[in-house]
Amino acid sequence: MSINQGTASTVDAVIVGAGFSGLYLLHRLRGLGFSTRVFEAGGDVGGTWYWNRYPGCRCDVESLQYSYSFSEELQQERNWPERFSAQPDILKYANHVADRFDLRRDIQFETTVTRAHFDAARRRWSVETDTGENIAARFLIMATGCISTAQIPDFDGLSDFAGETYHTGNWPHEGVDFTGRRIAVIGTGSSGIQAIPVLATQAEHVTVFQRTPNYSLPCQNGPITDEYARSWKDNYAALREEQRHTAKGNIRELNNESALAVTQERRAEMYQKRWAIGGAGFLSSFNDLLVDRAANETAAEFVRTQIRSIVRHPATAELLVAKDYPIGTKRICIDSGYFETFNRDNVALVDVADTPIERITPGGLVVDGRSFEFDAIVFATGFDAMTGTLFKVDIQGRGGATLRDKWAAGPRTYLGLMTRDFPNLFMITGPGSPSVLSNMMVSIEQHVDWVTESLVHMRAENLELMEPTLKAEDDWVEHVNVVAHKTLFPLAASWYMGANIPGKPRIFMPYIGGVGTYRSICEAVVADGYRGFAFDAGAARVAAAE
Ligand code: N01
Repeated sequence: MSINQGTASTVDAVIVGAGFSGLYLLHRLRGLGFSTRVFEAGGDVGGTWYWNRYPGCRCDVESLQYSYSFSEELQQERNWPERFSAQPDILKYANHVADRFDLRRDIQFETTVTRAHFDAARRRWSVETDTGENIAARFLIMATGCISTAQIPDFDGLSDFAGETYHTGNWPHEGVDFTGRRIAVIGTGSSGIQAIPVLATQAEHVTVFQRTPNYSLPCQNGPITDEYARSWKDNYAALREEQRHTAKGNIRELNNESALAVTQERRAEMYQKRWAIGGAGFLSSFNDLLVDRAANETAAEFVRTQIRSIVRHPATAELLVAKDYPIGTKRICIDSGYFETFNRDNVALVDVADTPIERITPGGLVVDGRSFEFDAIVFATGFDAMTGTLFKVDIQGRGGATLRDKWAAGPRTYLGLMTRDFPNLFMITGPGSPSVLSNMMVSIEQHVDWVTESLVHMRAENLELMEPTLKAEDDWVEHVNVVAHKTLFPLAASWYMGANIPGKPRIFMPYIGGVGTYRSICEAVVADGYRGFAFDAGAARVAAAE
């Protein structure tokens, strides 16, 4: 295979997105001699951390683990101020990486890829942008993130509202001053739960509209001591390797006991300890919390008791307590003073589970015939996750088949990396891979390494096209489904299941088999001669063989 020298309109690879996936991809591909262009809709690097600038936004994976491992110098020189990083610190890090590795010169900002068609005759992807560019690429790599298409429900009267509206996932860069204003927050997922405590300290009054109560665990955030940072930095090589083989891409204390095999006292002690440590490690208190309903209920009930002890008004506490689905099966939330916020005089909670928001009005909104007046509405209503951003691009594969049509009944991938009939189209952390169930940094690095090594393999072997076989794809889709149904996850109406988007198929989209297991599968596929993938050597090679 010939490698392009990077003319204006033809490159080896087009990468869509300049978040942590796109940045690392560009670094790797450039180092390997592939000409590469990155298109990014935002005005700068950072992906999810570029868009999600709402007050209180912070990562729920520890900073020393939520960072790249590919450069020893980078990880040694980085000083993270807090155990769980705030959005501005992570965005600064993304910018630092872009500068340190001189990445910006191959990234075109404020440019959205609108169309990507596979041209079978030329064996290239023909990629178009909203700025009118047309570029041909042998490889098209979607580094578009899993949670990047913000969703505002189609409320009646939405456009009539006379005040300001915001979505947490598309927050103004200059920030918003809510001083003296009455605001509504709609949605109590991770974003709402992080934003509400901060908004409550700024605004005159906050009314929270909650459809489903969420389980949330305290973050117990704080500064990172030099000693703690040293304990990681002195052992980074070994710790990163350990991370890669864990279930979630995170090193945390595990406990191989069943919650049902220990005494009530032991359970209480364990939950109390993990609650005090903070973060999602609470869900690893016992080994069966996400697979056994009775075991799960012990953890859920502990959290309910905590909420009831924090929230002073019993009726409010009861509304905030989740009862209808197992803890952890909707993405667990990590908060800083969320439940305490409902003890403030300027915060009210309105339950919209049985009486949905009827309509938005010029002055506010109506629920169950009752009018509320607001100066601003904050939508913390989530995203069309995992597939929404891919579908926003008109992607057409072999024979003009669209990705949207092919995935009409749910995403179909092999390993979450590729989908049949779309040759040389790769996805980073695509549906069918651990992605959103993992520390994204670990999964991103694993996917980028796997994809770039596949491109090197193709170059070395003079192979032009790569795609999964039908059987490999069918088997993987089935496996992803079977593994998901061994857990409690399908019991919740979550965005993992596509349940937050009207009409979206209810399929558990990420792969829950674990980051380490998944990595081993990907490695075995390669060791087995790329088992399940078909390669096309192209006309030249076929002719040579004759
Ligand atoms: O979105 P969500 P998010 N009327 O979909 C409600 C990651 N993340 O932006 O549950 C009223 O979780 C909806 O109600 P319901 C993380 O992976 C990470 O908060 O569908 N309410 C729900 O309460 C996370 O899971 C971090 O009944 C309506 C909320 O809106 C993912 O991003 C921080 C409604 C949406 O919650 C998405 O989180 C932030 C309606 N018509 C995000 N429609 C961290 O790292 C929707 N809702 C910590």
